Amino acid sequence: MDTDQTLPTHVRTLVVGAGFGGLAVAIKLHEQGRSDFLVLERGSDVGGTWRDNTYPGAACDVPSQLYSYSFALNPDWSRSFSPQPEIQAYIRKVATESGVLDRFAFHTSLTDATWDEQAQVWRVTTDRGELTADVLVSAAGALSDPKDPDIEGFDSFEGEVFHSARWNHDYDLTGKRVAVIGTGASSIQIVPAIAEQVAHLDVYQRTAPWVLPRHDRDYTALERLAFKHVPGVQRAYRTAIYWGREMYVPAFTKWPKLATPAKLMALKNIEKGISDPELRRKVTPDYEIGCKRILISNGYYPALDRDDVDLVTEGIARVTPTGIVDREGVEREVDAIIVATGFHTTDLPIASHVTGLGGVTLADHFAEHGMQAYKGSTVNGFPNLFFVVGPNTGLGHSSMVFMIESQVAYVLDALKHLEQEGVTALQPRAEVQADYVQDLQDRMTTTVWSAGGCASWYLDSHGRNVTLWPRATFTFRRLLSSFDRDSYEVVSPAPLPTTPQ
Ligand code: N01
Repeated sequence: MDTDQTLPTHVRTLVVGAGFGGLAVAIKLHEQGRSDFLVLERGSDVGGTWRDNTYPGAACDVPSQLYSYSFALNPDWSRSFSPQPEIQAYIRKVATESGVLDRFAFHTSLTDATWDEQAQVWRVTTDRGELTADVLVSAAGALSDPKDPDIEGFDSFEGEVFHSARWNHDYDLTGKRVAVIGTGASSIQIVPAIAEQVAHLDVYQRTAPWVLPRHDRDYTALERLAFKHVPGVQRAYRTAIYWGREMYVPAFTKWPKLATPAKLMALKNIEKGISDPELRRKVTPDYEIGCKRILISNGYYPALDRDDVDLVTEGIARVTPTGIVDREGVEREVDAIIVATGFHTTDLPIASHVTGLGGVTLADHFAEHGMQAYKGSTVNGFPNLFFVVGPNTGLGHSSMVFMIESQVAYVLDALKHLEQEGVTALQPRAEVQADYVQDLQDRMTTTVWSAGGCASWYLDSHGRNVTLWPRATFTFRRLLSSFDRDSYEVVSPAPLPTTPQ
């Protein structure tokens, strides 16, 4: 849909976000012969976080074979772990070939979605006009809104500043003095990619990550031929890798001691990559492996070991117009600051734009009850609202595409139920949702994410893990394999307000 076309006035299903999640919803609706849907996307293209994260070295830390839809395997992956451009090209290719793009409104941001209790529709405002929808699907993602650090003087810096997810490709880093704030998944890919190009690099580490070797390699010509032409080969790879990854689940969720071999490997990785004993000590984490996302890199430690790269662990006191002052009062002057400080994950920005029954916003609901959703998908008080990549659906070990496809199947089955029953609006029963969330949180207590001795973006401000799925991914698939109508109740239209006589 071109940006000069007006939006339709009403659609059956309105999807927000054109990343892996939103695209999958669109494709599956299209496969059912439906055209009564629209996907809103604030950016100019499909791809979501894979469109936005174009920093040098950006690549996936989940194996390529798991990083495609089950209904659109990609025989063209060049490596065992794909670089960002290949993933973005894959998503774009699938979107184009599926024939759904005329149902996408790009450059269009949702600014408000309010449930109309009388008309039983979502009244949606965008920056390009208004429309109504019977069903709203949020596929806006959790790694979509960059988070800047709350550091004194940050805005006073007079050099170049940008977030890892908003890389300024017009700024040439060559020969510059650069600071990178943060040592998460993004940072550890950026640091080795720019270390050689810049004149000097300061890496500001607040907490050391656990980093395993990255077993990445080019696929051989024979493998690539087989993926393309020999039926079943690629699915066999995929299945083997899937089950290999699933073996990590018990170590994350119940028995962290099982992770000891991984810890030994990570310590070896430090020893191999870094020669300076003091630097080795600084990069050795003091919490259980897996508590934060386990990272993979062969280049990160050798980059830190360079003479022209400093790891600063004293903490940041403030930013000045010309540099960064650490907590010991040392100022390091830089030309550019790269902020690799992550995303708004437990305070999803879309929640403040969605208002349900009784005029309660989703953000208020989450503030009161914690960020939660029944099966990561639906929320009491918000009729006909579905999440794809909702609360507690994230993974630390395997592919989000698997979770996305599980949720998409659930949403489509729910739509079928609504139509077959002739019901206008459904919401999960409050007690069913409460029991579900209680069970999840009970399971969290034994996980390494809650008991591993670290702070992370997996946890909200009360220390609850509201982001990750604490069970096997196939259990999630089974739980969402069909819409459990009994867990839901019909939401009746509110009576029209009576006018005083
Ligand atoms: O962000 P993060 P990310 N002062 O939140 C530090 C996915 N991903 O963009 O650990 C100083 O993980 C913060 O320190 P601490 C993946 O799911 C995937 O790197 O909180 N430092 C941390 O070191 C990943 O988990 C790929 O103490 C501050 C860093 O900034 C998620 O995206 C690649 C600070 C933030 O790390 C996010 O990763 C990249 C402050 N005020 C990302 N505030 C793949 O390969 C924060 N930090 C698939």
